Amino acid sequence: MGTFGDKLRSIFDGLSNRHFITSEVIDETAKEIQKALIMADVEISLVFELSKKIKELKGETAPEGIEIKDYLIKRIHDILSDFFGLEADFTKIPKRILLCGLFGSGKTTTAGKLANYYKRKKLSVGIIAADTYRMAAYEQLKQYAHEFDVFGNVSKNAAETVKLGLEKLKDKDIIIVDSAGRNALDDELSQELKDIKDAFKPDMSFLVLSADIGQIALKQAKEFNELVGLNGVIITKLDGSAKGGGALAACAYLKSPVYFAGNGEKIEDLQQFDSTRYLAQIMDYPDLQSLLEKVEEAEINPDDIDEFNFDVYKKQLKMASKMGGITKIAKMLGFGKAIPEEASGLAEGKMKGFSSIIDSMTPYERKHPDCLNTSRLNRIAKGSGSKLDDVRLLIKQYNMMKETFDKMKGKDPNDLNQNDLQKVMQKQMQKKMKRKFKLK
Ligand SMILES: Nc1nc2c(ncn2[C@@H]2O[C@H](COP(=O)(O)OP(=O)(O)OP(=O)(O)O)[C@@H](O)[C@H]2O)c(=O)[nH]1
Ligand SMILES: [Mg+2]
Repeated sequence: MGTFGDKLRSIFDGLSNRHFITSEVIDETAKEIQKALIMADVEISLVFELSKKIKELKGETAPEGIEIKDYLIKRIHDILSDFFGLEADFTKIPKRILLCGLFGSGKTTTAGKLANYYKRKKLSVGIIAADTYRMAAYEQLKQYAHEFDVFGNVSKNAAETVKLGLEKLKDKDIIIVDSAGRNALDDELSQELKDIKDAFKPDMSFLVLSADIGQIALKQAKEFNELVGLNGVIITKLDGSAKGGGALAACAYLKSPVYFAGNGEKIEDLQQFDSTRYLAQIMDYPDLQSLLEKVEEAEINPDDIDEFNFDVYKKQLKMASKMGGITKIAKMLGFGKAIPEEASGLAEGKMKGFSSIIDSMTPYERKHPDCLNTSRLNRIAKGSGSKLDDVRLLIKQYNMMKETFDKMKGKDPNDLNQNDLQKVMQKQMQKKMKRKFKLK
């Protein structure tokens, strides 16, 4: 018996020599994905809703140069990712983080891991042990997060502990509160969490769910959400065999993304949740990431772009870095000399850095670069772990490209100056190179 991925691949073979997604193939695909999601513990009504969306792909055609089956996988990824609301926004760095969840879900461990995560971003972090329920909770946290200031063991009252902790840790960039767990969200815990919330006023409340929780995740998400208003989910124990489908269902319900994934017991075993990597696992498609990039690149048609913004710029950077840099491409096209030195001097490393800076912008900022004032630039630098100078350099490069782009709009191609050639080069690059390297 083959894997789920093998099964999907064999279904997709039914698309060879076709130009569009056929109803046979999409029905079979939807059925297989249903099975996989049910196996992953996703709630049944969600599974049906989702397969309805997948069936709507019937009849779609792929962009030029892309095989229809690759396109189909990409579209399924997009649907899953949208549906489960998996895309987290890491651009805002929270100041006060509340962790809640039931007994043993991994709150205390995650408090330490998060502190470590933000420390690596050069932020100072303090933790309040607001679990006054379990005897050794404070000791456990103190030991686990020994590199950090852990406040607690001062009162039997959790909210009181939080108040004192806020005062004590007020100089920290970030304060994390670890709360108590119970077997169920009983009246006592509900009241306690409400009081903690009022005292702490978190700007980020995470529900910590273990990957093996199964379908009760949904019920928990509802209850905790009513109580404290959740902003996102952290899935722990993804290093085990469970795939966390229950947690996914919780996200779909909350319309809150998964922010982090815990994959081990050590303090460094926490990652920003990568929805593509995760879906690659669920879909059993190890090379999903490169497939997505391939299709996304084919989807940009330079003639369709009528507005230049950071989303467009990022795609250009990605494409250029793949092809060995802007200068190299320009030379191949015979434009080498026309490119201003500054614009061509983008080293590979810089391009990568630029992409992560762009990732740290909010969707609004990427579309409206004019709003980028100094305080936003500072936040972006911090969020992407880069220097303010690098952010400014990116803005400068971007402005050069944009200027060229704006000049080019509506111009007769025979009437171009040197600068304009840059834009032409980019258009050519996207079209010609795709053909030259048979980029699919
Ligand atoms: N393998 C693995 N184990 C984990 C992970 N996260 C937490 N654990 C383990 O799960 C157990 C419970 O973790 P805690 O952090 O104490 O959970 P908690 O939610 O604080 O528990 P209570 O405070 O008792 O409600 C511990 O043995 C952790 O080492 C993870 O990502 N992977
Ligand atoms: Mg705990």
